[in-house]
Amino acid sequence: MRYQPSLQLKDNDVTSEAAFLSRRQFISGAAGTMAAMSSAGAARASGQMSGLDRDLTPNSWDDITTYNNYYEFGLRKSDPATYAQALSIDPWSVRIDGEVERPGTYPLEDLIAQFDIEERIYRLRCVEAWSMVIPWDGFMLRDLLTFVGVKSSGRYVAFETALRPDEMIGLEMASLDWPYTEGLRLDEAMHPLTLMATGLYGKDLPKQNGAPMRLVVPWKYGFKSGKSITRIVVTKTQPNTAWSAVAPNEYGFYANVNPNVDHPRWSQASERVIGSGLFAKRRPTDMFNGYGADVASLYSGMDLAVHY
Ligand SMILES: Nc1nc2c(c(=O)[nH]1)N[C@H]1C(S)=C(S)[C@@H](COP(=O)(O)O)O[C@H]1N2
Ligand SMILES: [Mo]
Repeated sequence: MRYQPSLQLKDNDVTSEAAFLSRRQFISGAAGTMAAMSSAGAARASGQMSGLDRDLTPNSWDDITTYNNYYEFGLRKSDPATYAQALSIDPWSVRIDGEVERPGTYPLEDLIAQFDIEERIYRLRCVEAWSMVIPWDGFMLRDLLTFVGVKSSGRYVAFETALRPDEMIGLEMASLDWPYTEGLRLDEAMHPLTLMATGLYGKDLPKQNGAPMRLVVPWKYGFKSGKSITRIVVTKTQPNTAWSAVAPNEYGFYANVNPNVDHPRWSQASERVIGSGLFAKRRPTDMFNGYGADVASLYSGMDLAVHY
């Protein structure tokens, strides 16, 4: 399939991450970044805990499947819905190796058969300051890690996602080092909120959302949640990740949702709620995307403005 309209950055569905990737040059200068963060952070430091609204009404199927970031398939939000359909997902296998007792290349259906699939309705907060509520179906990553057995030497988990030059029309457009890689600390990966999603609204996961299996880490910015995962490696040291490799001052390894630490180029204090219509609502962004009661203890003693 040919990529239809040429990329027009003025298209209103191209937002910050896409613009960044297409510029092929990065604003660096740690001094400027730190100054921007500390002034904006201090201005808001008082009184942001918004009283969680716990309003978890899911976005529509349409919102969730037509407004996507999956840069392997183009830079506009509407591109993955069209171009990801070229991805062949059957058969699919996942290589699991590194510091594990039972490394191997596991056929996906054999893996999925081992675990309980449950519905999890989670907020998704993109680093670009928009959000949705998504009803995933999936299993806990910790069940998979327990199934293959993590050795005591394991400290981190690295994820590699599909790289199919013949099927992915966007690889050339985006200046990330492919394949897309991500990573978590082992305790984050073992956290019961950390999900391997295989479905959406009780149906098979659409390709634009990361079929056949993608990660979901609801207290972190969306880019941590790699789509169409092909390899999981338990490592001894912190793995390199795609976004922090191209712009370490903009996209850190932790990427915990944090309204008090701005992105160097925009505020993270609030978010645009996708699907709220013409007069788009904004809501205040919650620390850890609202999951602080569950995960804040993972970071006790860490300065989250340094480990952003
Ligand atoms: N392989 C891959 N995974 C990816 C991305 C990507 O470009 N490639 N984009 C990430 C970003 S920036 C976000 S916000 C979420 C979006 O997930 P969704 O489209 O299912 O809402 O996927 C993440 N996973
Ligand atoms: Mo994102």
